[in-house]
Amino acid sequence: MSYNYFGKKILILGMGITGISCLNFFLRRGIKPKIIDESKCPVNFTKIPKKIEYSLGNLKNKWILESDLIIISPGISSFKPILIKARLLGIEILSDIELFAREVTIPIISITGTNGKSTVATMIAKIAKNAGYKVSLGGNIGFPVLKMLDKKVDLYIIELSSFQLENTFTLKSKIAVILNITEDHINRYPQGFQQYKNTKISIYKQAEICIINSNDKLKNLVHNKKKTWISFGTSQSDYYVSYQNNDAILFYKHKKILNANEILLSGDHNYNNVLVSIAISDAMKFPRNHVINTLKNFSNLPHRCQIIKHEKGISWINDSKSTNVNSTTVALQSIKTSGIIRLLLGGDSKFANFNTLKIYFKNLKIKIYCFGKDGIKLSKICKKKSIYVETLEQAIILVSKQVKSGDTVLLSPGCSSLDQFSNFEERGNFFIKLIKEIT
Ligand code: UMA
Repeated sequence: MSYNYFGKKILILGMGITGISCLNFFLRRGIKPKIIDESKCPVNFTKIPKKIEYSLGNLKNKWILESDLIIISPGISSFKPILIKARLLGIEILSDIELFAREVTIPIISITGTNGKSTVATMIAKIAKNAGYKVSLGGNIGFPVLKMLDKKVDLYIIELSSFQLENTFTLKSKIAVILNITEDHINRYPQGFQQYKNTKISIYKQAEICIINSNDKLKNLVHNKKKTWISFGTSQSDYYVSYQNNDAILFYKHKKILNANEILLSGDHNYNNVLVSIAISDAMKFPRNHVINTLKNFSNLPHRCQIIKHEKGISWINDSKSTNVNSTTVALQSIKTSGIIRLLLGGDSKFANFNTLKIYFKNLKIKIYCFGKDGIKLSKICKKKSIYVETLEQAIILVSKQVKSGDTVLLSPGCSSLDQFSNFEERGNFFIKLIKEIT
């Protein structure tokens, strides 16, 4: 079905990369939307053509209530009172993903989850390419989905955040995956964790094949017999990891697929990422040899438990992509060291509950350097082993004075970077630059 947007009063909210891609989508169809940004000087302002009416500094309620259709950027909360009012008045509010979903005629693999999305999406893109597919990879990974429509490909792989799923209604994925659901973005959801969870689960709604993590206890979904459900995670799942003499072995229905020591990635979270990639590949009928070869050569993406330096017995690890408490837990679990773990923790905690880290802080040989907006709050989780400084820079300088051979320095902040950086990449690159200068 081809959608016709002619004659509608269309308003785009946000001038980030999503907003600009939406603007171009409509301009290419001869439609001139209006655009708003709450910042007085948004970075992409110069990309707005002169003929477009815009407004800066606030959401301009009048424009919102006059619209027929609003396209909302993922960084803007759908639960702002003016948007709730607009919805009640029957004004349609859509994500860029919904615009994309309405246009697409080729298969889509959709991947969401609290952690690991970019890693799995990238793995699958590489496997599919090696299997001879023309692939486009986009979404939350940093490439707006509407820009993917320009590419002549035979498979779309999209990484989706809960924010992007919020106003998405007709996405028909060939394969949809939720890698894991743990607490995150609680500041965005007025009804808390269950609302965040329900938003993620909506990815399965119109999907053909659903890949599900048995640990997430979403079993009641499986009763929907119209779909194919494939599970991974626990030993009762279709795909699982089992330990034999300390070796992690990956299985499909009790048949061995791979020994984890044949791949470059390590840690249970990564074995799960690999399992999901194999499950997707099998569902797509990618030849196993291409799958295994690609996985054997796949290494961590930048800013995800990335070893920056190992010098004088000290390991420096950049896990700046850790923006929630669960990813910090996973990073701590993956470190094997006889020395002290020197953890850099801090930023905007998004109202999350960090008490789950208490047990690790209690049992590990660890010193925690807390910084940023919620640094003081975080330093109270384990007062005895923590120290608070204002910035990441101060934390790194302090670590560099205290670190000894055998120690591991881990930037795994567990928080959003937006209080002091533009994004997690800037935070990670800052860490890398500084440790290279200092060491
Ligand atoms: N803005 C407002 N009001 C607000 C918030 C933002 O007006 O309340 C304006 C800002 O001034 C800015 C613009 O909106 O000019 C930014 O829009 P945006 O925050 O939606 O960001 P985009 O540049 O469009 O990037 C978005 C995703 N960002 C967010 O979800 C916050 C990118 O994910 C994604 O790569 C991109 O679309 C393409 O799909 C980033 C992210 O941090 C990496 N995602 C979160 C995560 O992974 O945890 C969900």
